[in-house]
Amino acid sequence: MGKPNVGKSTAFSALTATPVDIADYPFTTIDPNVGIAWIPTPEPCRCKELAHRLGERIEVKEESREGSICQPRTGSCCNHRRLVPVTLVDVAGLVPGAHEGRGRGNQFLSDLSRCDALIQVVDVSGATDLEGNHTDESPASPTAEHNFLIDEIDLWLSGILNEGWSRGARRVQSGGDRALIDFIVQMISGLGGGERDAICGIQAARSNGADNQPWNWDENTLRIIASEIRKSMFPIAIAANKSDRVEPDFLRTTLDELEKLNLRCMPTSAEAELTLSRASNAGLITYQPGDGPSGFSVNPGSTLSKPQEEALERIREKTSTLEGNGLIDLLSKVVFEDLSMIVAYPVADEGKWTDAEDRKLPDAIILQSGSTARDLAYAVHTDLGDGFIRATNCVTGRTVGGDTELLMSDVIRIHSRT
Ligand SMILES: Nc1nc2c(ncn2[C@@H]2O[C@H](COP(=O)(O)OP(=O)(O)OP(=O)(O)O)[C@@H](O)[C@H]2O)c(=O)[nH]1
Ligand SMILES: [Mg+2]
Repeated sequence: MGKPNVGKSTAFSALTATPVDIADYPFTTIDPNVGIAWIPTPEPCRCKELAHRLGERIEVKEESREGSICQPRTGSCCNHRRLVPVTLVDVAGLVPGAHEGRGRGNQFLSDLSRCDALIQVVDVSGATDLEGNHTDESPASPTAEHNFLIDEIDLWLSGILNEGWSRGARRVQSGGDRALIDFIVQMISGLGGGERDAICGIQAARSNGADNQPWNWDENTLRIIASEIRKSMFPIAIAANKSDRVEPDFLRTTLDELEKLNLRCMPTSAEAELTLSRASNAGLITYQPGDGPSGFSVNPGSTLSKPQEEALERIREKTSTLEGNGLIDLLSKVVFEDLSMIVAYPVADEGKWTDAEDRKLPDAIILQSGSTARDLAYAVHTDLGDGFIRATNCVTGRTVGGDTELLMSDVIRIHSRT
């Protein structure tokens, strides 16, 4: 997400290898684009451990996979770097006044509700204003871009809370905080908000001096609640995009400014990554997800034209000094560090770590942290969840119950009545 014309769709296209409309003017994207990005798991694929367990008995057929022996049904694995799917949504640009319906405001805001985390793309090139139009005189600072964006989300949320607040809060007064929490959850559940978010909101209001008569809480207090609900609902990370267009010193100053926001922030060049993603799909280069845009190598035997060669060299030069490893790195950190998601491998055979068709470690599933063995069963299939009896942790050999929380990289056999 972000203001118009910053490179959201370019980043989306680079990450999902999906062709979408990209153009140098605001509101190119109207309806959201939805696609799958593949990100590497933070730990080596369990096929490394499996190869070790199988020892001599395993023949490595595919040297090109650098030792990986799993057989992913979707995604891939090379050098034990297993790729797992994440759904990305590329939304319309947001402009000031969006909460009142300006631009594609309401559309944008309701698209947010299906997301677990937000990545704001900001333009560090200093060439566009807050509405995404080119300007020499008054470019928006990336910090201003971020502040207006969270203001819009907060205003939109506080608008929702405001509607019928005092009547509703008075109606539930005899039920105390419990009833107040339920009342707030009712208003935010359609946006993906839950009890934890509502509690954070109320706590923030109280620590800012709100009294014991919630029905009298004013707009300012509701704004504080909205802001806290937003923080609790969506971690926000920042892609400092178009980094290729600025000198290193200028970029450093901008990143220092952005760091004061205390958010995860990474310099990116979506345009460079899109070029590399296309070159890689055309078989011209090898480009490992997460290695960063300067980590590509030209495939032996690819016949590059002179302009292609020069373009690739320019990309290497422009991106080699950037901190971090680009968009996939940013996305992985959001998923596995900020959201603390885990990956679990469901299998049917606890000794061979295969499915019913003898495929090794065919699935790697991303789950919320705190997910249990039963949650994994449901993620595989509703029937498997409904018929859940117990599970086996195939790494330790122990039997685990439905409520046992899973850890990163667990290999799990589910015993079910179905
Ligand atoms: N130099 C440079 N240009 C970029 C980069 N990323 C995107 N662009 C260009 O910026 C312009 C806008 O890109 P889009 O991806 O359409 O931007 P958007 O944020 O999706 O825009 P809207 O859908 O209109 O909100 C296009 O001309 C892109 O080629 C980048 O990293 N570097
Ligand atoms: Mg777009």
